[in-house]
Amino acid sequence: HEPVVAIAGVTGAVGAEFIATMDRRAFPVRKLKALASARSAGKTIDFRGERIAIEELTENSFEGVDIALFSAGGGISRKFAPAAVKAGAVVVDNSSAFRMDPNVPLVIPEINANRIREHKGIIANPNCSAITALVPLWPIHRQNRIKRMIVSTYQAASGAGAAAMEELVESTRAYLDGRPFTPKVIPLPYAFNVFSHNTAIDPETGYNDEETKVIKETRKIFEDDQIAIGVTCVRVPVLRAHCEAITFECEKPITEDEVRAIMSKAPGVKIVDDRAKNYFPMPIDASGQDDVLVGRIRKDLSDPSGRSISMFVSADQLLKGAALNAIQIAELLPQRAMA
Ligand code: 11C
Repeated sequence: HEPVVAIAGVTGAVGAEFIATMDRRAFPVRKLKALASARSAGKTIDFRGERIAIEELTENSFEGVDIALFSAGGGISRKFAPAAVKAGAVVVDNSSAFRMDPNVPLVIPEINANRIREHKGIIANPNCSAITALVPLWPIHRQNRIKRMIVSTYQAASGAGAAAMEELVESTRAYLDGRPFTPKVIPLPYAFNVFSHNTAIDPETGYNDEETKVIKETRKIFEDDQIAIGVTCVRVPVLRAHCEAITFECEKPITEDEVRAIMSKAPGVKIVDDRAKNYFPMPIDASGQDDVLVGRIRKDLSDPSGRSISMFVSADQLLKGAALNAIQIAELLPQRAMA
């Protein structure tokens, strides 16, 4: 039996990648329900040679649906995911709405696929900056516990959605033409600029939401409340695929060769680490790829104890950071959801 699948947020950047990823991985689908806001209702999308009409997402959208993939923001998930669960669907939610709920598994299949079966209707897909860091860090953490890590992100426009990607292109064009540009999505000049992540800052900690998510979600996914995390999240004028500079300190000494050996066997990781050619992970190479690219693997010279390593990673925010991770979760759902 093939499942009936609904996509809530089908017109978004992640929505499009849900469809492409399901196709590429031959995900079984008996019927696809394409859901979006009233604005998009009546438009169509193409799926496996069929033209499918987009329907307005309402509480009644989920009758007969086995799997509901949500990527339309936290507010929409909070409002409609419970209706999907009530109708008998399993929700794989890409938003941050339910991630820290103790009843909701927060899953990166390479790390904690075993948690999927504990779901009570909703499984949360982690934040893309968290996924990008944790896929390569997990197999290291398992061998030699990471007790502290410092992450600096270089996040692409794709993380702020399709409209932000368009705004980056349009504001760059305007800049090159010498025309003024009034931003609609990102309230700061985006072309040829770098700015602190466009989420609210916690007045007490000074950390923005994206940074706080990386800290909290890492502890939940690693099931390690003690791991110390410092993080700075920044947006760069890149269209797609995030990069992160990561320095981590292990409990016991660790060498770069050991890390390279662990990375060479790590699921979901590809080493790109060519010192002779000065060729390392780049968003242009990560875009469209499933793997997290890992390179610049080297000893952290600021820690003479030999327990710290630095590296630079890049991953497609729309794929492993969002749609691919969600489809991988859906692929592992027990038969109940595939009835
Ligand atoms: C960004 N990571 O690049 C964000 C987008 O918690 O799911 C996704 C936010 C989230 O801006």
